[in-house]
Amino acid sequence: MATVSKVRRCLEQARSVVVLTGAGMSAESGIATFRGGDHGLWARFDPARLATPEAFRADPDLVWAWYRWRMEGVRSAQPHAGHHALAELGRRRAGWTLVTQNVDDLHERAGSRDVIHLHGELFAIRCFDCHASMREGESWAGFEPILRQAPPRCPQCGGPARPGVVWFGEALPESAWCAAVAAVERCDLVLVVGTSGVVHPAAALPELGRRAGARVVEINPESSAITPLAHLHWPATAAAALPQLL
Ligand code: BJW
Ligand code: ZN
Repeated sequence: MATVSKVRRCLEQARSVVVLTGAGMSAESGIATFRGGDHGLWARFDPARLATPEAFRADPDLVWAWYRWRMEGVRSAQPHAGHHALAELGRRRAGWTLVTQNVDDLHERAGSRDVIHLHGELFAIRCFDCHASMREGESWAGFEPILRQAPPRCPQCGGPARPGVVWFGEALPESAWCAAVAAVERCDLVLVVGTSGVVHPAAALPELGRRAGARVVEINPESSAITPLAHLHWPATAAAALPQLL
């Protein structure tokens, strides 16, 4: 039986499905992944200088400018057929949970609701010091690709603004993590799309699901750390594969 037919059958037989997406989900929208090839963000930029709280403390202007550049990239990107297919499946089915490691908003812009963001959201800007939510002001308009930009200041305490993402060494948002664990432990199918499966604790979710009795299906053009534990690996891209599940 062709892989697509096998995956469709897994989906039909499952009463409850968890989809776990990673950066590969957004690749065909033009947003760079982190690892892999010369184009991955971590091949071009050092995560220790950009994606830790220590890096932000050491050079907030460098980190803020880099995230402003990333925000512009996400703003100008559009969800692709795979994002739309997941949103449509979510509308059609009961027992559907979408968990993403992505900090972009492409799932939401395609129409998915109640998306669980394990690594936060780029645009949920907050104060680094007092954690108060901050909104983009008019002074933020007109982004220029520059190496350094001072982050706006918190109106409550004067602390610097930071992107709403989870950096290395930071805990995942507790409610998102607990909801994701509960969902994989009660589902029949974990559909993993476009993640290398190397960043923990998110990478442990497929295995938690499998141990609780779920089937694990992976969509990824390459092998990943998830492949050995997947019941099925569909070597295809998100935009090509997911619409075939409708
Ligand atoms: C396609 C495709 C197409 C391409 N279609 N597919 C256990 C062991 C070892 C280390 C640790 C451990 N537990 C924790 C750690 C430390 C660390 C960690 O995991 N390090 C490892 C890298 C070694 N984890 C943490 O620090 C986490 N926090 C933590 O553990 O806290 C503990 C704590 C508890 C209590 C108090 C305090 C602390 C936090 C991790 C945060 C990760 N943050 C980032 C950056 C977000 C902000 C930003 O965007 O700048 O999140 S790192 C980056 O990696 C990003 C991603 O969400 C994450 C995962 O990457 P993803 O999505 O898998 O992407 P890629 O690029 O790796 O893979 C893309 C895949 O797509 C590839 O497989 C391609 O083949 C595929 N693909 N095109 C489909 N078209
Ligand atoms: Zn503050």
